[in-house]
Amino acid sequence: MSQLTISSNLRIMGVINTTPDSFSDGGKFDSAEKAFEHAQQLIADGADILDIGGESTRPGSRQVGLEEELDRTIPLIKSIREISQIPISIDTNKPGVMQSAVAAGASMINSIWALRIDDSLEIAADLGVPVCLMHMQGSPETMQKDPSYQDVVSEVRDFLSQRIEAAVAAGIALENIIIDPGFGFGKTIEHNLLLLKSLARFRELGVAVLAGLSRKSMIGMLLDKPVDQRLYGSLSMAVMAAMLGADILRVHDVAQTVDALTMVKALQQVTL
Ligand code: 7PJ
Repeated sequence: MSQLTISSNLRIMGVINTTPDSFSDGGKFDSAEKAFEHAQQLIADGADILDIGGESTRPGSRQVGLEEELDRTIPLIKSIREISQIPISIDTNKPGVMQSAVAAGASMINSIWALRIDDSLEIAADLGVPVCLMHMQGSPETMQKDPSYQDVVSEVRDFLSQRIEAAVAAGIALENIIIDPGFGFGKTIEHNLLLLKSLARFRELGVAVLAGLSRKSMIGMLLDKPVDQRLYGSLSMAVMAAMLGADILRVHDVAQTVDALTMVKALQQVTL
């Protein structure tokens, strides 16, 4: 790493889980209350953006219906808006959820499908908020079965470049576009590592770059550790992504990542 490309506008996006907790018998209210408490904690921990999703997109996950997704996300967005002006990103593929979320106070759309579903591109353009366009090979149900590329970096970069063009053609301003190589979405460990090492090539596309590495199975496989023991691996990945040029880091452990990135920012302050 001879050339560092630390972003002057490095931000932390904290992930809020709204999926009902199967170990709690408190039902819907209980999980909604927990999600709100979690949001308050992440704000106190120093998150710059909150990412709220009502549908799990982990490998092999099932899809949820519109009503269920609205139920999980909209009241939460409204509650957060009552206590904070923090930017809220809505992680969804459904145009209806995008519209309701922005009406409720969300100010960014996170699309793991890079706005390829239904009329989501046009709807997002109409809403006029920043969008995150993520690369994924296949769909969440099947993406980890046999990911394959001739040249993963070029293919992911070309895909994102085309999605930037489509977004601009639909009327989305370049400064409102964020791209994401989609770590773990139809990628082997080697694919993920090649993409991380090539983050600077994504910056060349002229828009902000988001990296989501936190607790991912790549870290689990490299460490042979379950999801609740991936904090230090996740922090290392966050630091490397920041030093390689990511502008936004999507993480679960906000307080710890703030500390780690404070070190990266200190390094950015000095000039040789
Ligand atoms: C990502 C995401 C990611 C963006 C998830 C998980 C899986 N959105 N949503 N980038 N990952 N933009 O957190 O492990 O990497 S859900």
